[in-house]
Amino acid sequence: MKLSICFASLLYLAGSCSGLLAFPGAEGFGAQATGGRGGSVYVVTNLNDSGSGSFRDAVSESNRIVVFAVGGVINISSRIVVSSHVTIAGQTAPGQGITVYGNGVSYSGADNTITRYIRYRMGRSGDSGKDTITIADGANMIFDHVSVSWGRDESFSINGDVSNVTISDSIIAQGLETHSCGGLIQTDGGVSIIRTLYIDNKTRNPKVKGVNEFVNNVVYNWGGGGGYIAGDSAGPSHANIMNNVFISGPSTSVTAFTRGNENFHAYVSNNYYDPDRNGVLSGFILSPTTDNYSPIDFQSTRYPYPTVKSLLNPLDALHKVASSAGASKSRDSVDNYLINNELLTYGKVGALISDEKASPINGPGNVEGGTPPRDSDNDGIPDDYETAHGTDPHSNDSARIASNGYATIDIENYINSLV
Ligand SMILES: *[C@@H]1O[C@H](CO)[C@@H](O)[C@H](O)[C@H]1NC(C)=O
Ligand SMILES: *[C@@H]1O[C@H](CO)[C@@H](O)[C@H](O)[C@H]1NC(C)=O
Ligand SMILES: *[C@@H]1O[C@H](CO)[C@@H](O)[C@H](O)[C@H]1NC(C)=O
Ligand SMILES: *[C@@H]1O[C@H](CO)[C@@H](O)[C@H](O)[C@H]1NC(C)=O
Ligand SMILES: CC(=O)N[C@H]1CO[C@H](CO)[C@@H](O)[C@@H]1O
Repeated sequence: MKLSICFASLLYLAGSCSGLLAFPGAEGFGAQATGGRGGSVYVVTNLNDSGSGSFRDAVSESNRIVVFAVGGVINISSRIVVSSHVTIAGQTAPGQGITVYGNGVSYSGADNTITRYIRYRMGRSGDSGKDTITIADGANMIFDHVSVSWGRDESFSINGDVSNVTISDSIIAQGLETHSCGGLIQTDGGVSIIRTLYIDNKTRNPKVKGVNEFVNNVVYNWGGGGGYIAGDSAGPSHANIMNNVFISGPSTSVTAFTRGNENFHAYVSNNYYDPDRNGVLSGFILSPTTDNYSPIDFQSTRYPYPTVKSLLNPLDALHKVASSAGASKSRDSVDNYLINNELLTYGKVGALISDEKASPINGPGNVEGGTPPRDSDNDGIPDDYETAHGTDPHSNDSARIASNGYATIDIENYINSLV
């Protein structure tokens, strides 16, 4: 019935029909974000901070699907503001993909955005007191396979009137000292955090308040400020915390869950904790006691939030995160270091940092630019893909309705085919 209503209405409304996912496999509160569906295709053609063909220009207007004909590091001086109804398809970039480096990105008011396979790395030159990603208001956003690091305030912060957000298969790393925060996740509008790695932040890994589902995540080497901070507030929270992994590292001096109180209502299940920093996985499942979780209000059943199709065992989640979290179509030196040299030492290596340019991180590294596939008609869909799928490589058909009934336009079928 819903499907027929979709087909009967204007094509541009098709994206808002319930049931159509942001991309195949999208999960959680933000799974139905529509992004730039129905809008135009913008091809990013250079690594410039601004101007025609730049990433900043690409996201400056609504109703766009942003694809990349270049790979490499985009140095930004001022913060970038993402508009509503935008899809950022980082997986289309050649080479090792895209790193946006030097300041942060605001998604405040960026309703209905889909962001995939891109690295946002802020750093010491970024605006003081700002986050790598900030969302102060807005609804229906999904961040998938995004690598986020080096926030001067927090790395990924959601705080305000924000609804229906998913962060899936991502890496939230190394909030810079002295604040060194993974991020606040504070809203009553619903946030899902799924198969995501929080690593090397002194505190707020994350700090959760409001409506939240935290499932199959890995938290590694949190600092003295705490791992998962359970509300620490007089405001009510309602959370599911299931099948996550907490591994202490060299910076860790407190237990995995802290600062809860009776206002934090949570269903907790099957969370694994390895506190001994001995280089092997030798942890255990936390039983639901206030010693383990701080004095929260335990629920006997999970809140009926949109959830994952496949709930992994904690150690399977750890392996999945290690192999595919972040912008992993081609990982950069930073994510490779964080995963291979820190996480997979299971407690032996890890550090909080104050300067991303210092050893061993050495900044955003060299990101190979690669060669983009030929796209004769500049419609964002390479010739080879068009030929294989029966569209004309010499005519702009990016906005055509696809025949498979799932994505509304061919460009979405193309970008979804890459990963
Ligand atoms: C291709 O068509 C779309 C939809 O009409 C349009 O937004 C876009 O600008 C066109 N691209 C080129 C390169 O002409
Ligand atoms: C990108 O920046 C380079 C170097 O500043 C400049 O030469 C070029 O014109 C810029 N490209 C565009 C499209 O503005
Ligand atoms: C970005 O800045 C670094 C130095 O911090 C420089 O090596 C690199 O060439 C710059 N990239 C571009 C695309 O300008
Ligand atoms: C959030 O998603 C739910 C379920 O799809 C929907 O009913 C609600 O209107 C959304 N909230 C906003 C602010 O869009
Ligand atoms: C959590 C934490 O310990 N924060 C740390 C984040 O990382 C920097 C670098 O180690 C540390 O200085 C902070 O203490």
